[in-house]
Amino acid sequence: MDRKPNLAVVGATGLVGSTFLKVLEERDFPFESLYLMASKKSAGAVLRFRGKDYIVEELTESSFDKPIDIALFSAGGSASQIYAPIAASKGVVVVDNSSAWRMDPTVPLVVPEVNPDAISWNKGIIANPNCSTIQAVVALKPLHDKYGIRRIVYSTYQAVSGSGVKGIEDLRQGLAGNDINIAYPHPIAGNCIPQIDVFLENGYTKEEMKMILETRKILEDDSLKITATTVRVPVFASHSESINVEFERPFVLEELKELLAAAPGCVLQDDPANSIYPLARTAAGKDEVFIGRVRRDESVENGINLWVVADNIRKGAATNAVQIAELLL
Ligand code: L14
Repeated sequence: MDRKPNLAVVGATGLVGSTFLKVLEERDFPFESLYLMASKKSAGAVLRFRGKDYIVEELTESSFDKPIDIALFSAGGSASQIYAPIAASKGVVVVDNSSAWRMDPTVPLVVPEVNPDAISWNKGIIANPNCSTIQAVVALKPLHDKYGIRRIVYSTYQAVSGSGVKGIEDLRQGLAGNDINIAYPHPIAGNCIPQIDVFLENGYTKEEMKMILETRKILEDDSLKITATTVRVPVFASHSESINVEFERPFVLEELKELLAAAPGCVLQDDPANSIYPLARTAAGKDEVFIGRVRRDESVENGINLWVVADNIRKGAATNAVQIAELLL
């Protein structure tokens, strides 16, 4: 683009939406005009951005009649289902944070450190992957390129911020002794809930199947064997993941660690003797993917275990979407 784009943020008042604004501001994202949109119930709110007040407009079918170039969407799957195609038909490039379009074969699913070239075949919608998938593939991409992944076992420990303000409220109230469960099927304080999103016919949750299918799409390898268990834990921010990987080819552990330390978007925190490894609280508010506990899986020929942590609202959602938008400039 040879000029500054006109930008829209759709779902601007939500947890991810407000983080879009924070990240755009921090990264000094260039734009000519900025439009903030949300559902009827949030319309009229006033949000401050770079010292200027913006009134949140109601999202409607005519919202994209204005000359908007790029729209960052985080307004939920059903709003994306309806409004992303309308925007795209009017020449907008939508970067959509919902799960609505991710597995559509005509929609690229992009993590800038992993498959930036996929944006070239977009037809007006680019999907931002699931938070748990993003941090996993940032860590796995350099390993897949070098050693060839054969099988992955994901086990996740996911923060309540993934459910937005109501998840945070369930944990906050629960810690204060008020055992509510509005966001989840059970109280989250003092619990680990092995259910994120709805159950499917095969006994997996939708979150687990998202991790499996999205990883294959982003790494462009449908033959990858993957299984997953996703769990909600009483943590406010950052998803943690235990990732077990089996490779086609042998590796030298020290070289594999060096590869991770040098990989884009990755920070190696691996000094077990000093109790140094990634932690949810240190990853919160950051944009990198933190990797540690790197060790051989001694039960197979060429396997490792990793502990991978990232801020699910930043790298897992807002930052990744803004990075995609930067590729469009
Ligand atoms: O697919 O931690 O984008 O609750 C984002 C939040 C999946 C669940 C998605 C969470 C959702 C996730």
